[in-house]
Amino acid sequence: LRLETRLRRALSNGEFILYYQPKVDLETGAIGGVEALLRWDSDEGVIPPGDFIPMAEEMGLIIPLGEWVMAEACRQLKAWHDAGKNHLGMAINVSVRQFTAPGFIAAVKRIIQTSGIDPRYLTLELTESHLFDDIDEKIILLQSLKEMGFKLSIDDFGTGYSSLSYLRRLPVDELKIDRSFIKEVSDRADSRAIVSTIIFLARSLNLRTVAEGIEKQVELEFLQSEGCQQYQGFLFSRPLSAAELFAKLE
Ligand code: G
Ligand code: G
Ligand code: MN
Ligand code: NA
Repeated sequence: LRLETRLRRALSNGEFILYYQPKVDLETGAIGGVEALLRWDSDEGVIPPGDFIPMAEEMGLIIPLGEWVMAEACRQLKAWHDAGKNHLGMAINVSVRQFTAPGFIAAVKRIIQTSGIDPRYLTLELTESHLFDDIDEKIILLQSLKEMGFKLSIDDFGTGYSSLSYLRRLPVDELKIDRSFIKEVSDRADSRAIVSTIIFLARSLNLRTVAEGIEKQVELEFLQSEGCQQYQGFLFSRPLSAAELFAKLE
């Protein structure tokens, strides 16, 4: 069967699952939150999002799929809050195609109401590519999400097309430093310079920084010395199932 047909069926068959990767505070070592990461548990094994999200976006399936992700992430977070992990935050990836679709804000409001989660525990991660096209439209949408209480993050920061003058106008709270810079920190001075500069820029603009893809202790120490606030990476934990994540919190 074609990928498109299989994908369409996957949503109605309940074949999508979420994994959760801890976001760790660099100062305290505590798990401040988790990022929800989509997986497709298909007949042919578990398929990572990079292999089907582009097609889901092209088909428009990203809209119902993205709503499913948000509803499921909120349901899971509510269960963890009810189990005593009341300060845990949740980051959810949202593609630009999804959040600029008509009805996105209404869908988000419905999901928030149904789940009973306060949006201040939720961070929406937006990928940098296309975020800066039609900037005025984006600012209005992001402003509505901010007013609802969401935190907003620019994912894969440094790899896309951010213009610094636009960055100043977007009501975002956090920059996520792309893994491609982090993995070169131990052997390239230019990558260290880029990471330091992003952290300095973020601090100057009152934004938080999260580093992704930390695999080595030296990378962690560098980020600590530069004053980055949070990190994610295999050094602490790979993405985990809900049950594995809960065990880690305990
Ligand atoms: O989990 P993994 O590293 O394979 O994720 C690869 C990419 O897929 C990440 O860049 C991430 O932003 C994206 N991704 C993961 N889950 C979701 C999701 O629920 N929605 C969207 N739009 N993208 C996601
Ligand atoms: O949304 P984003 O593009 O940030 O997606 C995060 C992706 O990065 C996830 O698919 C996750 O599996 C992956 N990832 C997280 N930590 C590490 C790491 O330490 N090393 C590598 N290679 N990948 C990671
Ligand atoms: Mn992300
Ligand atoms: Na990323």
